[in-house]
Amino acid sequence: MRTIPTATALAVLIASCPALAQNNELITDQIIVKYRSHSPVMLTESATDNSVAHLQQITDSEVLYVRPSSNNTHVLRVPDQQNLDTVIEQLRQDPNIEYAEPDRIMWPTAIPDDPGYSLQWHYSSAVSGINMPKAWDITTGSPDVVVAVIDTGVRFDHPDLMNNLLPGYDFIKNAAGARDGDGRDADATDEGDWLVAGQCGRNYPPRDRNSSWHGTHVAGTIAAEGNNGQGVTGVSWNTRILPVRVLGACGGYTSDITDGMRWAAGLSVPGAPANSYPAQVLNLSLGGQGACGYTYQQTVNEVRAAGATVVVAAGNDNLNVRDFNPGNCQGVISVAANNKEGNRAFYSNFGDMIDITAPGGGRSEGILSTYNTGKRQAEKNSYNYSMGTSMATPHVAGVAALMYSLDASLTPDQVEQYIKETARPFPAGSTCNTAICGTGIIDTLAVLERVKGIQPTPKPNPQPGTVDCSNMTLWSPNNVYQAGDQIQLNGVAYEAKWWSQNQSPADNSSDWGVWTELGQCK
Ligand SMILES: [Ca+2]
Ligand SMILES: [Ca+2]
Ligand SMILES: [Ca+2]
Repeated sequence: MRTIPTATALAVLIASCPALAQNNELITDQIIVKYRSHSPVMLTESATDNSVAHLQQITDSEVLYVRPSSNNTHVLRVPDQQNLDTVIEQLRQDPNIEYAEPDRIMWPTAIPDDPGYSLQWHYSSAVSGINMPKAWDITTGSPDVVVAVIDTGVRFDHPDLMNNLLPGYDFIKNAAGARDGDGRDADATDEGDWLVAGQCGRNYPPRDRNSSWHGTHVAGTIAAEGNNGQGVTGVSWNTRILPVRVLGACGGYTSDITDGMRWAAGLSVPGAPANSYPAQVLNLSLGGQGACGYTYQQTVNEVRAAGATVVVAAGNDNLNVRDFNPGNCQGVISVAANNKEGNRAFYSNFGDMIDITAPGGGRSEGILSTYNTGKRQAEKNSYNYSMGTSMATPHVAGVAALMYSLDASLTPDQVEQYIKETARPFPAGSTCNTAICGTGIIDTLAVLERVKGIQPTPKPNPQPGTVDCSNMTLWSPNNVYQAGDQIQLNGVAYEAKWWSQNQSPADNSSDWGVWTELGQCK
């Protein structure tokens, strides 16, 4: 019989970096397992030895116990990754076990980019920006609103960020990946995620790679200080950022990311102190291949129930987001990226699970934000361009923060619904459309006006729809409508009586209403 170390003995083990297969499918060396709640061998943190003994009986491969996790789940390591699938199958067949799934590795979804010629076009471009400047007349965010940046950590001393940063937490369990000499700790500083070729195993990465300062860049798009005479401006610059560090040198484990999500939303996490600043918005500019697993979906459900809106990058593989988690989980706002022309960015994932599109930039027109000059360890704080769905996502998270600044009682469902129904239509000829890029490009001014005009009483007893709305675009305040134009809003079809712009069908109550209601969409 194989000897399985206990949790205590394992505390000193350092995992090797996860590996990438030839087809870029990520391979992990860890498993998340959950026991049924009434299982006689159900494990507790204080009875780890029972779990190890039980595991010994049902697997014939070496399995190491890593740690207990939330919701009676446990993280295991399979040193020989070739055996991972077999072990998962064996665990799944055991009646005591509710589920077992790979503890998948997630990566930041940014692509490094060279400095471009245009500054922060993504806020103001009439074709492809997020309609930002006028929205700042309504609000620039509230310090009572917290956005968690679940990422590589941040550079706390960046002068354009420091006044908006909360302390945060570092959930990276593996000290080698964390590069800070220990496991989880209260310092979410980004220590750099540079790699030398092959460092993560199986020839990945193929070449040396500089540090990305990914979390710092993402945080700057959300809340870099505005009107301070330096650098850049975040979307919601009076909002505070909660840095939650989950991505290390070779990516991050799902089990660390989901613990970070729970903590960010104010839920308890074994071994971590209570979070004094629960976040209303969680920004996840990360992802990996695969279905949305039990662990992610359960976590999303719980943080949403705690009131947090979860915004996730769709990924940069130019493939259907259906195969990329956690952007494919139910209940998240899944974000695709557009370029400066309002087209789908060349890298952006797409598909009917996308909720909204936001600027992520392209090769010559990246997103400018806070950065660091260090190729490996941090050096000087700076600004730089990046591109990716990682850069699109914080635009949406920032807008969500502005919405919460106007109305702290918004539910995650309302945040998503309002963002989607007020989106700006893709420009004519765009390679994005509502079938593959969500409802449009996020429109900050329109959605803030929508929040200010919330109708307290929804229409009672909606009748089943009779109108075919499949060829009707969503109403937008930016479009000019002519008599006879047909559009939809909130699942209702309308026809314009005469010329109008920015006359919402939702406020069509008077005799002067410009819209004739045609009925509910099918
Ligand atoms: Ca650490
Ligand atoms: Ca740390
Ligand atoms: Ca600034």
